[in-house]
Amino acid sequence: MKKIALIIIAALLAGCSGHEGMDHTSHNSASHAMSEGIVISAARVLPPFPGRDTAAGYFEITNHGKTADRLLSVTSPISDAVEIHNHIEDNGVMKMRQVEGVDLAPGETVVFKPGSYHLMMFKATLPEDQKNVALTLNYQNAEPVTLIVDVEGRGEGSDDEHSGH
Ligand SMILES: [Cu+2]
Repeated sequence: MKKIALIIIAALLAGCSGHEGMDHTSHNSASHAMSEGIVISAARVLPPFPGRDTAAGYFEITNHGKTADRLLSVTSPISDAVEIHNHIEDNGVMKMRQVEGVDLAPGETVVFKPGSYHLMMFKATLPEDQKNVALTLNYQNAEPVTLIVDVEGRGEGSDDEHSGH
């Protein structure tokens, strides 16, 4: 009987955290989505520079859950080869490296931004008038989530993230 009681308590606790999670969806938008306590915000895709075909993707990812998870990969219909990269310092020189995944510790936020973690989307097919891009985030534990992300900065050359490729 004791075991059953514990299971019921566990279910109640799960229900509570589920309600906490619901609060995060109250300001849900195209670039804001969650899966089991993992919340993505500020998601955007930067299209390739003229004459190039590598797009970049940025977002902030927060694990509001109680358990660790890991972002394993990202897929998108605009590119068959979306890689997660990070910048690391190698003998005083910042270099881009592909990473196999990003750990998402409970309560922590990982920011994908120029000079840090970022998505590289190789051979991207992105028509000039395309305003949104779908990104599907695949996790070790949580269910995959597909975001519809704004295409940002079209025609602006302020970001040199792609220059290393
Ligand atoms: Cu890169």
